Parts: sequence; C-alpha cells; structure tokens
Amino acid sequence: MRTEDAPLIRLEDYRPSDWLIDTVDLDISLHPTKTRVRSLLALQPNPAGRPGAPLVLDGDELTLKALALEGAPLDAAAYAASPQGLTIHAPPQRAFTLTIDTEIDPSANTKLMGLYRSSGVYCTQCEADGFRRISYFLDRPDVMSVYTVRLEAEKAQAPVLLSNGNLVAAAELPGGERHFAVWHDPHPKPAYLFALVGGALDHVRQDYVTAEGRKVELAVYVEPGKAGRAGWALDSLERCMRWDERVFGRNYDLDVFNVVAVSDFNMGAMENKGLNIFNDKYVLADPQTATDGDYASIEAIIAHEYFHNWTGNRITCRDWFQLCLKEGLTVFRDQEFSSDERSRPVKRIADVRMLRSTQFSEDAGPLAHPVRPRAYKEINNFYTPTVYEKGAEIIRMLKALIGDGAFKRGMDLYFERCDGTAATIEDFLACFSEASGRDLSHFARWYEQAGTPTLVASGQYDGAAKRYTLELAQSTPPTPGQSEKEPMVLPIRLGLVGSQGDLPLKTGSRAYSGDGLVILDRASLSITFEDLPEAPIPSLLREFSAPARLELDLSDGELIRQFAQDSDSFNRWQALQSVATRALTTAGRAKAERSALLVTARALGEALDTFLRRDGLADPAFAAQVLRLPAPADIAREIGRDVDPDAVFGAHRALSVAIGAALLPRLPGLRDALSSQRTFSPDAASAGRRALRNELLGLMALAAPAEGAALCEAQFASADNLTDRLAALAAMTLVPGAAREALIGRFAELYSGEPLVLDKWLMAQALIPESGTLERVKRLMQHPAFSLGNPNRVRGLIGGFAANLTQFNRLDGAGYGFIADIVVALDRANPQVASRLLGSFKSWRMLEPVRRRLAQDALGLVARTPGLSRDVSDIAERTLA
Ligand code: B3K
Ligand code: ZN
Repeated sequence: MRTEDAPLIRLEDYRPSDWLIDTVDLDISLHPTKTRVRSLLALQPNPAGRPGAPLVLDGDELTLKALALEGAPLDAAAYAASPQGLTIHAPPQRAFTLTIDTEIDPSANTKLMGLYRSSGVYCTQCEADGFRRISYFLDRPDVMSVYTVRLEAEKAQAPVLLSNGNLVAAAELPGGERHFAVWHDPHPKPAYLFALVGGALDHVRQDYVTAEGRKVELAVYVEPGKAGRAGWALDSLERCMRWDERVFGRNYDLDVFNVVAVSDFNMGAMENKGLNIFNDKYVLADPQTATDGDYASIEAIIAHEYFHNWTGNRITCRDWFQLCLKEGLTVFRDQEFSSDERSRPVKRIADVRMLRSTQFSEDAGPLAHPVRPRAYKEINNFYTPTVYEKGAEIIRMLKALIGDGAFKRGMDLYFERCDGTAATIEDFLACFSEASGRDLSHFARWYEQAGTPTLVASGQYDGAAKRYTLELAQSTPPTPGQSEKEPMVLPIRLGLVGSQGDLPLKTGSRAYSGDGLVILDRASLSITFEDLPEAPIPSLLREFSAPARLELDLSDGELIRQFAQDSDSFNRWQALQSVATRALTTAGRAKAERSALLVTARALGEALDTFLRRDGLADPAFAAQVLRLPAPADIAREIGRDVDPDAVFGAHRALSVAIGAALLPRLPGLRDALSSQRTFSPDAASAGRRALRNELLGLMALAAPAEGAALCEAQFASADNLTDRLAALAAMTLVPGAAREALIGRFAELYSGEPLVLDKWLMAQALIPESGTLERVKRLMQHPAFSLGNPNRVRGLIGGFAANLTQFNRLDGAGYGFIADIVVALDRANPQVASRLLGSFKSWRMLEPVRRRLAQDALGLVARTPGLSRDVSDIAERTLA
C-alpha cells in the first residue's frame, strides 16, 4: 500500500476499543515453514466502546485455517477474512470465546516483524504492530490480556522454548522427538509485549532476590558456544535491578527474567514482558570482541529494557501517540543509571553529543515532529531521536523545574495510580502537577511543539553599581506543519564565573527560583544580579539543563577562561566546543577564513596543552571528551544553509591538524603515562584511560602521519583488547597508503569468524573521507562478511557510508544514487531497515544548491518506485514535502 493510500491516523480520532480480550490461550507448534498457531480469545464488549459494534481484528499477511465461536465453526456468511483482517459481523453482545487457527512461515519472514527465524532460532518482534502477523487480534496497546502460551517443537531443532511470564509445565511428547512448554504471564499486557523464542541456545544464569524478597531466576541465552560472552549482560542486569529498587523503589514481579540474543534484529532490543529479546550486538561482550563503547551500550540497553518492566509494561501507552510516555521516561531512567554507574559529567556530555547529532538534526529538517506526534501513517517511523532523546530531556527538565523531592513524589504517584493501565501524557503530568502543586500546562508544550528553541543571551556589567544584567530571549524556528511557535518553559541552570570561581547569585527576580536555576517561560526576560565585585562570565544551561541552542556572545578568551574556571564540568567542555564551533562555522562557510582558523587553533592548542599538563590525567574520560572537536556534521548543522560539506570537512581537518601539531611534543609522553600494564578491565576508569590514549593517537596520525601510522601498527600488534585495536585501525584510516591497506587486511584476518567485529571493520572503511570510498564500499558488499539480509551488516557498511559527510554528499550525486538504490532493493525484504536508511537524507535541504538538487532527484527516484512499503514511502514523501 502506498502512503497516499494509507490512512493518516490521528490522535484526535482516538476512541476506546469496542471489544476487550481478557485472556489469550496460544498453542503454537513451531515449524520452519508451516508454524501452526491456535489462539483462544476470551472476549467481552467494552463498556466504553460502541454497543453492537462488529468485531474487527487486525491481521497482516495471515492465512486463516479455521474459526470457531464457543467451539462451533462459524458460518461463512458470519465473518470476512483476508490476510489483513478478520471481521465477525454480528458477534454476541456478551462475553464469548473465539478460536482462530492460522498458519505462518517464519523462514519467509524477512521483515523481521512477527515470528521469524534468525540463524535457526525462532523469535518474535511484535512492537509496534507485529502480533497481527502471528494471529488475528485487537493489536492495539490499550487492549491488555492475560496470556497462557503452549509451545511445541522438535526437540533437536528447538531444545529451548521460552515465552513471557513463568514456566508452568514442560515435557517430552510420546515418541521423544517432540516436546512442549507452557508459560503463563499473570500480568495483563498488550499484544506488542508478547514474545516467544525456540532454538538451540546456551545460557548463563544467576539467582536474584528482590528487595521485597521475591526469588528470581535471571538468565541470558546466546548462540551455542557464546556463553563466555554473556557475563557482562548478566552482571549489568543484576546491577540495574538493584538500582531500580534503590532509586525508583521498583521491584521485579515474576519468577523468571530471560534475555535472549539473536543475530538478525531490526533495532537494539525489545522489552517483552519477562523475555527481553536483544540484537546480539547489545549482549555479547568480551575484551577481544567488544569495545569499551560496546560494554557501555550493553549496560545501558540491558537497563533500558529492564526498566521498561515498570515504565512501559506495568504502565503502558493508551495509543502509539503516547510512545514517549514509555520511551522518553525509560531513556531518562537508563541515562541516570549509567550516570550513577560511571561518570555523570562524561555521560551527560556523551548524551548531549548524541542528542545534538541525531535529534537537533531531525528537528532542523523535514522529518521534524513533536515529541508527541499528532498524526502518522506508519508508526514504526516514529521511533525517533525526538521521541526517545528529546522525550528524555523533557523528563530531565521536569525534574529540574519541580525539584528532586516533588519529582520523586510524582513518580511514586504515577506508579501507584497508573499501574496496570494504558496511560497518556496527561495522566503522567497530572501526577507531577499534584505532587508539586504546580500548573504544568505551559510546560506540556514541550510535547506538542517541534523544533529546537534558540536561547539568545547577552550580559552587561555595571562596574560602578556592581551590577550585572542578563538579557535572555527565546524563539523556536518553524517546522513542517507548525509555523507559529509559542515560548517554551526553559529551565536554565546558571552560574556567574569570576576569577576565583563562582560568584554568589543575588537577585530579586521572580524568574530566579534559587539554587542557580532561572525559569524562562516567556519570549524574553532581563535579570539583574547585585553585589558583584567583578565582571562575571555567565555560565548558562549548566548540565545542559534544556535542549536548546545557546547563542551567547563571549570572546574566545572569555570562553577559554570559562573552560579553566567554571565549576560545571559540562560547561567547561562546552566552552571549548563553542570556541571550535565558531571558528569552524566561519571557516566552513567561506574557505578564505582559514587564517582566522589558525589563530583559534593556536589559542585552543595552548588551552589544551595547559589542561593536559595540569589535570589531563586526573580524569582521562573527561579529557578525551575535551580533546574531541564537534563533528563535521555538527558544524554543517550549525551553518544550516547552503552547506558545502567539502568546505566544512576541510576546515575541520585543518583545525584538527593544527591542534595536533600544537600538542605534538606532549603526545608521546602522555600516551606512555596512560599505558596500562594491568590486565584488561572494562570499568569506566580503565575505559577512560583508553579513550584519552586513543584520542591522542588520532591527533598524532593527523599531525604527524608517518609517526602516527607507525604507532598505529605498534598498538595494533600489542593490544590485548578490541578497543585499542579498533582505535588503531580508525586512526590508520586517516593515513592513506599501503600500510593502511595492510592493516585493514590484518584486521579482517584476525576477526574472520566474528561478524560483529567485522561490522566495525566495514564501518571504519565506509567512513574514510576519500573519493575512492564509494568504490570500496561497493567492493565490500561482495565480501563474505557482508549480507544485505542482516540489519547489523547493513547498518555497519551502508549506514556507515551514509554517515560519511563528504562521500555520501559527493558532488557528482553518486553517493545519493547508491543509497537510493539500496533503499529500494532493501525495501522488498525489510521495509523498516530500508526506511531507516532513507532517513540519511533528512538534512538535504541545508545543502548548497547543486547537491540539494542531486539529493532531491535521488529522493524523487525512490518516491516514484512502484510497490514501495508504507515505511519507505512515508519517509520519502515527508522528506520531500
Ligand atoms: N520498544 C522497543 C522498540 C520497538 C521498535 C518498533 N519498531 C525497544 C525499546 O525502545 O526499548
Ligand atoms: Zn525503549
């Protein structure tokens, strides 16, 4: 179905289901191509629905085999069945049961939605609307049912049979070749949380006792032979369960918690009740096959899915417009967990980098949408950085606005009041309104209004009066469908930095709510601070307290002073980023400005040199973040119009080389000081040392290619872990030549049996900013390590290329054409992966006219392809609109 034919689903059209399903008894006999599903539904009319309404069940590519009402086969005239739905025209207006038999082919399911097979393992993915690919159902999140699931399979093929809830029975069937297992989940849930797994899997397990005293068996299932890589996930699971008990008072509620890793998965992981299914990339880890970044991601995603048990499963969403109710809140919870487990400022910096690169860019382009969208054609296209990351920022702002105590009371009230329900943003905010005694209706605009607000600030110091006046003004740019914007509620954490540190904040302004927090809730505001002995440097949006763009006119000298003196680590980091961003946007706009860039490079080089000398080793993870410049794509977004990616990249490269050159005398010594003789450990402190050491390696490769390349080779040869080997490879990609190609070859040999590691190898090559990269990527598509059928391989190689600023945006348009062709080819097999990839075009409008035209042509080509999926045509149309 093309999108113009697909209905636009609107929030305002929501109405409760006419029918409810109290219990679901599933009997599933697993077979690679002919899986039989019998579903017994206990239905009743919904008192909140329309009396006398027909029963309209959702389906997707289903074949109906049999249908019975209270055990009796239904007359053909009484119903209408198609692959896309099943309607009972005049069902009894009372409680009744329906038995539905369907047959499905998991092996042919390349969309990876519903029931499919991944490397011989049966698994499911039902969010958002995959259950309807298994059986006809009321596939909507506000229909919640109690499930009992009987799974049957050949023992040799699927010795492990898992579903949601607790295991209630399991046995061999007569003859000994087949067996079955029965799982019961006492917690009512929507169909999107249903899951099953069947296959030959190894596992690691551990007992756990909740703070409330419940005994739980935790297990992580992986492909045979990989149990040695499941320990970190299990360890992360135990830690996040304890954390949720301690920080949010949430205990686990079943006797079993299973995690299963599969190798073909459309996204990161899925929070099915009691049976989380993961992309194996976010479970498997050992020092030889996972980087420090992987260890951190596994910890965060294990926590994210586990935290959904309360924020998502116990309290789910009334409809998919409320997606941020579970996703934004759960991202906030996983960010807080990682901050407590690791370094809070470093985690915040990493999260803000990601927010800016993914969400700010989305907000600035044609795919911008509110955190709670008002309409959609394909819901799977709304699992976006806006819903997830900006959604999490809203929770963070809410906490800042009402304070920690009221936030905790509000969360407790939410858990108590909404438990077992399918809730809305309004239900959620009402809890915080009550807990804080504040009217949050203005704050709620964050859910409705798309676009990144710009905060413009300027300050004036009156030396005679010892008074400092800060002018603050906000505005939000127009976004698709929303041209007029209202002022937002911006919580602005601030400090005034003097030569000896923070100056006291004395003001009578009502916008100042104490504790260094100003609330800007109108278009502009002026605040006067008294009794200031010296002209301060304003430190605004400390901890990045609101997801806004800040325009503050400080000189490079003032920013560098702020870097040295600010008590807020985030703003120390931000100060140098701001210096670099200003220089790079200027130089990236007009190539002639390179001389100014070199002046900035000198100033930045000196500041960094002093920093590294004084306290670079005190917090290496922070130092690594300080050394890393904003990415070229960030600079392109800041420039915002008529962007020439080559000019941006050239400026970025010139600044990096100049900084590297300035630091060169110090780099080898620092690297030596950071070398560790101890055995590998994935902890945050050790990872921080590796991060800084590898950041320095990248600078050396740029500033002194010959020495840098030799160091890369040496590091590759001596490394005892993947982080250091991959960093050597990545730094080496900056130095063209035979040595680079040799290292690329050695890496592939070393990791020939490791698909997840080879994904990184594919990506490192796809990101090489040279004109030969497109040909290289095409060659690599023929490499045995690549397959268009596996989402991780596609994201590694093809996704890597689409993120290569200069090569995706080649001046001949070949980069666009290549991605467009792949999107069309992929769409036939897996629309979700195809539409994600098409999202790479989201910033096309900010390009200079020649590239803009070429990108538009490629998008037009995709949009005009006959037979596109709803996923891809929706993105194509909105991107072009
Ligand atoms: N809830 C899932 C995402 C489902 C995506 C559906 N297209 C994972 C998560 O956010 O935890
Ligand atoms: Zn989630």
